[in-house]
Amino acid sequence: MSVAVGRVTVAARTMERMTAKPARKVLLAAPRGYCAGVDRAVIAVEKALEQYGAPVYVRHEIVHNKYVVKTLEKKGAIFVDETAEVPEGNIVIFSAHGVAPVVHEEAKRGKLATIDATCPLVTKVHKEAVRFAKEDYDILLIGHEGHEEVIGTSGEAPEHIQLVDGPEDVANVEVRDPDKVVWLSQTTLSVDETMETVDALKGRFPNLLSPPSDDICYATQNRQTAVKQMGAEADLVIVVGSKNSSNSVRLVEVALGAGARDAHLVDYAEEIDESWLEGVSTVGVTSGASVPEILVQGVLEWLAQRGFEDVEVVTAAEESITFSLPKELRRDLRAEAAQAAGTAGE
Ligand code: 0CM
Ligand code: SF4
Repeated sequence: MSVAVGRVTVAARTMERMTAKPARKVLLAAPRGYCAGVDRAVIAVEKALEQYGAPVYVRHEIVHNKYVVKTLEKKGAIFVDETAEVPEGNIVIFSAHGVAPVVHEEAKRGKLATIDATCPLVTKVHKEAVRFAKEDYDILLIGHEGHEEVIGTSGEAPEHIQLVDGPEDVANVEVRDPDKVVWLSQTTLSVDETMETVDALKGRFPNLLSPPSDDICYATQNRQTAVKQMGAEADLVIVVGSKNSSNSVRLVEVALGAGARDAHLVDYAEEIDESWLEGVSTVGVTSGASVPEILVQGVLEWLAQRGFEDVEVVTAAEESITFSLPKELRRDLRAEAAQAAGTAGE
């Protein structure tokens, strides 16, 4: 009797296995989302609104994320394309992507108070550009044409800098002295594609000098490493990020390059197309450096409702870097704290 029951149980289990859908799981990349430069820039706008009151003007999207921009707009931030749009006497915040010196001059002429939320790692590249221009190098700036960061960096030394937009652009480069050339880059590029561009440049200029340290920032690199680790195992990779976010777009490319069958960029869970899940058992999830975690949680909930409840974290690196707030803001916050302490002591 017991043997028969055992046989029935085994047979039932076998049937179950034959008809069961493949196990569904999510690989969740770490690190993902906010980097130190984005965190600092977003907090700078929030603190400025608290400190000075609305409206506070921001030149360009503070970071390239729709949700962040909408949320700050609701709190009283006004985003403008150009400094000239800011009424005289107001405060303008410069975005994390950096601005050319000419923009600082425009703000001065417009009698605007400025808060510079440029990421310190972008400022580092600006300083490299200034230094190599002073030493009279031809600077080959690897980056994407029209991107805000590239416009800002190029503006530091327009007569010395030329843009190289990927390996296919290398043939167009012309320099004054092939032995006095250095390459720099945008901070949010694909590491592998940039190395391809550098190799092609070295083919043309064997004495090409490299930047003193990595221009592609730690956050961009870590997010790409994590997505590479999950890419080979994932049938589908969902990257949360906005279309104008260079580092987010790169994550889709890196996922596909690492072997993911399919990869998409979405701002919100609602943009995910049900058809993407056909035949999919493993979904990779990550987010760009300008993406708040709440949006990733929205995607995880959406997936859980469709049977993807099992979440495994794929950790490529630990991040602990933080940046202090822009100096203009720290100064005003300190002054206010001192005044409050003085008043309390009276
Ligand atoms: O440069 P990118 O388009 O990736 O900008 P982002 O705002 O999405 O990410 C943060 C930064 C910088 C600089
Ligand atoms: Fe700075 Fe890198 Fe973040 Fe850009 S992605 S804000 S360079 S840390």
